[in-house]
Amino acid sequence: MKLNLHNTELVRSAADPSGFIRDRLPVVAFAGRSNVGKSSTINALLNRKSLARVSETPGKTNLVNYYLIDRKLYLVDLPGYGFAKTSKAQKAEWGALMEAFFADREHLTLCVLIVDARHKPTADDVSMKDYLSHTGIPYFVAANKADKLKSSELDAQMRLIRETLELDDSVGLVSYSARTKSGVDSLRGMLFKYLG
Ligand SMILES: Nc1nc2c(ncn2[C@@H]2O[C@H](COP(=O)(O)OP(=O)(O)O)[C@@H](O)[C@H]2O)c(=O)[nH]1
Ligand SMILES: [Mg+2]
Repeated sequence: MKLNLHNTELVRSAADPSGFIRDRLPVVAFAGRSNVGKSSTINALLNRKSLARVSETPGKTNLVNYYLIDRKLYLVDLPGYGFAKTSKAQKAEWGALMEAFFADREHLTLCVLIVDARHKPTADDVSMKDYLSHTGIPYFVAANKADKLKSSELDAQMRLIRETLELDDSVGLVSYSARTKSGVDSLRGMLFKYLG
């Protein structure tokens, strides 16, 4: 797929399933913990500074943001999980929203599960991965914030992530930094490989 990455816009912020877009264009969703860098990753992929809003105060809103790319596909910034200060009501809302989003399998082409390259994946990360693999949604794992690791530490961290998430050998795992853009080309490459 050839995409003009300059032609991008936020076309919808859905607060509930009635706002989900179902227009047959492929949808690539970015899932991960609050603050892991989902919005930064979308900006890095698109070479944009602040198309997707990067936040210092995570976990406030449950919105599904649709970015239309070259009128050919959507990149979707999902609300994050695992933010400590989230209220019970907000957690329940997140769960219901995500269940509805992922239940709508027909339009969902691919999910990029973003984890923090520095840390062992959390229990929430493992749940997210289990959910994706059980539902059969194509996915791969992207380990962000690799700029915070020494290159000598990276291999061991990637093994830890693969082991903790119990990823099959067939599941892609790529490390990168949305901040320095190091590895973003590999991330983009994997995205296009999965999109076919
Ligand atoms: N060091 C480092 N910080 C990052 C990176 N990507 C994002 N951040 C920071 O992590 C915070 C959360 O980023 P954001 O994209 O809003 O995360 P989101 O909540 O998953 O959408 C912000 O302060 C970003 O500047 C990265 O690759 N390296
Ligand atoms: Mg965000």
